[in-house]
Amino acid sequence: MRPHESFDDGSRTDDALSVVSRRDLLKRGGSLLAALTLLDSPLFAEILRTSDGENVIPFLDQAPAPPDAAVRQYGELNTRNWEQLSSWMTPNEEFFTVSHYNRPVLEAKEWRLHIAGLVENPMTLTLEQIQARPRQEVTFTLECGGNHGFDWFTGGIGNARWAGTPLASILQAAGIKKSGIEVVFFGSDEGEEEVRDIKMKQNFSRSMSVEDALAPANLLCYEMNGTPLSPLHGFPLRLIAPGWYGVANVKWLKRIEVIDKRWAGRFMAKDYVTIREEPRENGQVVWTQKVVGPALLKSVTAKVTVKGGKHRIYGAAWGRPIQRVDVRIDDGAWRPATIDRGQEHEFAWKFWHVDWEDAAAGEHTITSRAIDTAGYVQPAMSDPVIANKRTYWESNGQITRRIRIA
Ligand SMILES: Nc1nc2c(c(=O)[nH]1)N[C@H]1C(S)=C(S)[C@@H](COP(=O)(O)O)O[C@H]1N2
Ligand SMILES: [Mo]
Repeated sequence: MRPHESFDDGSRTDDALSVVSRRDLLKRGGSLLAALTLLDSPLFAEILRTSDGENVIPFLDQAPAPPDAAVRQYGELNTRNWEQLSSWMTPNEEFFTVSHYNRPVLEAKEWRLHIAGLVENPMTLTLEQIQARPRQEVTFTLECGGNHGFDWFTGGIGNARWAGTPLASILQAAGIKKSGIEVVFFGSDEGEEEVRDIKMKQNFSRSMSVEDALAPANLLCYEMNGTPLSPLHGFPLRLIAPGWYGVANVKWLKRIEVIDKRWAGRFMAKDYVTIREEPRENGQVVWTQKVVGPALLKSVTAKVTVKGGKHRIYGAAWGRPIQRVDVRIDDGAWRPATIDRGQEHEFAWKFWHVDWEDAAAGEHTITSRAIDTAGYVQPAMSDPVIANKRTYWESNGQITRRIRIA
């Protein structure tokens, strides 16, 4: 069985139907895209915006649009193919969005953030009070833990400049008690959950260890690429946890609670868990079930272009500090990619390219692999860490694309 065969359809979440047409948004987004590209990354503008006379060669394996059930459950999640990647910063209007319950539209005036549980000084904060605290920004590539888990879901990733106030200083002001071991983040969205025969309305929630929560890059975030968070992305406040999969970045925050046990809500213990069937010594088999958390090392081939008979392969790599990216054509040797300059952000993806000098006519496969600064190599699909997986999350195996050269 392949790791991403079963799709849990959206029967729980019939209320999550409000899907915004991305095409409508895009019409308005074109000029913003241009502005962002110019402002943030002149180097990438040159590298990425397919130049005059440079044509994208379509992949042969481009997956179809997502099934209706998936769109209903998660919203606009796969409307961008990698071939359409045009800028290093993802314009807000092109940023994918995933929501498991409803999508609350909150009023800033009435909204409050409660910090409670095992803290010395419980707090209730308004948006203004949060915005009056020190401002911090981070450029962070946020990827859904399910991205590439299905062949039609490959656009669950985007890169943005997030602004907010450091979570750590607020937690320190609240004063975490010695007995506190986890920090739980609650969204304002809610849905029905069932355990055995007990049905209950629950808010979206995720937890982190106290140590992870205090990481200096974590933000209580109110801005995305210089504009207030949109309702779909968590207005008025979300957690931004650089280096973590999307699911940890709780939107529409309403409550932060410090507790003395391990949290076991749906998105820690039931959904977004990686289950593997792992062989052990003496023929024993162990089923492991681990929560999806920190981002994993990953790369993709984004597009192949031809200009004046010359072929170029473009791609991206992220998840861990990137040392190198290699590309393999068919069953050939791995060739090093050139990592584009000017993208020295710890938590952001890196764009790379390879000039494909010997592109012969006919059908080819292109595979990429990222290598992190510790020398760890993005696993092949046949690596047990991928091959033994029985759930679709954390699909960071090497991706192979197919293409035909004329
Ligand atoms: N409150 C809340 N936060 C949430 C979610 C959610 O359903 N509810 N989905 C999570 C998941 S699974 C992902 S991938 C990201 C997506 O963030 P985006 O919609 O801003 O792209 O939000 C995360 N935060
Ligand atoms: Mo996600």
